[in-house]
Amino acid sequence: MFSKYEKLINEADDLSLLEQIRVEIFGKKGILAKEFAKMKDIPENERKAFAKSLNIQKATLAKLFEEKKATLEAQETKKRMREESIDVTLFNGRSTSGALHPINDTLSRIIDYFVSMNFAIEEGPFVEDDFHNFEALNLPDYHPARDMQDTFFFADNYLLRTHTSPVQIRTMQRSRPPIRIISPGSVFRRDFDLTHTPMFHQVEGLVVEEEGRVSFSNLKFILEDFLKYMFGDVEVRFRPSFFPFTEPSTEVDISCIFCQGEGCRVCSHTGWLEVLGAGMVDSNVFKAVGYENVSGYAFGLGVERFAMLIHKIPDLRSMFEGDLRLLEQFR
Ligand code: FA5
Repeated sequence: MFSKYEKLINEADDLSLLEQIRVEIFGKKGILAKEFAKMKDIPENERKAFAKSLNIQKATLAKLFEEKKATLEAQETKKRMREESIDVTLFNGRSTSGALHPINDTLSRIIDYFVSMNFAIEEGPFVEDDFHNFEALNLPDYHPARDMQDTFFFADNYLLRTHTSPVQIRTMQRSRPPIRIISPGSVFRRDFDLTHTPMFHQVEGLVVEEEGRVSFSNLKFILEDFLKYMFGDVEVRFRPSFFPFTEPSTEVDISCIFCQGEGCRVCSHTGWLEVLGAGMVDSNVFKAVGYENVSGYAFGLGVERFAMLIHKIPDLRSMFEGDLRLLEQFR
């Protein structure tokens, strides 16, 4: 009696047609509903057999329907995959390759130089304690760097490191001389203007040897050579300065790369650009880590300062905005 519907299901060749057939058979006003409605007119003694036969036929149709539906769905998916497939090898005529961020680019060049000069790379934690960031570096209580204005403090004498110099202390605590390391990494200060941001990057350098084996002239040589590697043919000048953790201390300038030392706005008409702090490690620092009969030098620089000079970027803050128009210039 239902063979007509079996045939319809078998011959359906798309899902919307199959849906129409489903409604015709299984819908509220469908053929099955009509058949079941006849039950009430069937004599009671035949009713059970009638219902049983109807249910068997209903199950047969349902199975047939589900099988057909699965087949058609699989065909449909296959067809869509064929139609919507994308040729990922197709060239769109435009190169969209990325580029190193100027800070990473500058940092890699700095690291390349020092690795070629046999320096190892050391890292330290961003969250430091007062001892490593200040005290062991001979930064007394009254030093302005300890001011709330400059440092992000946590409770219990913890803070965000304000420079990479604590890595000097950690390295000396865990090893013995000779030491020859650089330490690149993020540092944090409460600063925000054209040339200062709250997070920036420094590279620290530290060389420690048996007493008498390292001198200021070694420091002068390596920094001069390094600055010429980074900036080309520049003059390098060492000015006396002060850092609590070095004695003697120096600030290092290069001749202005914008005006070749003539004097311009960038160098405040001095002809010089300050790029580094350095000096011989102060004996109080060696005392704090229990070192005796050693000498050494240390230096520290701001990576963003180097990147701004090399790439002629006027506003440091633009380097942290993630604006693709800035990054696209460095492809
Ligand atoms: C120091 O931090 C010393 N620890 C460096 C040092 C190490 C000297 C070892 C001697 C021996 P200073 O505070 O000057 O020094 O910072 C070093 C460099 O970090 C600066 O020259 C500047 O380029 C950069 N710098 C400082 N503050 C910021 C800032 N807020 N944003 C970007 N760069 C900064």
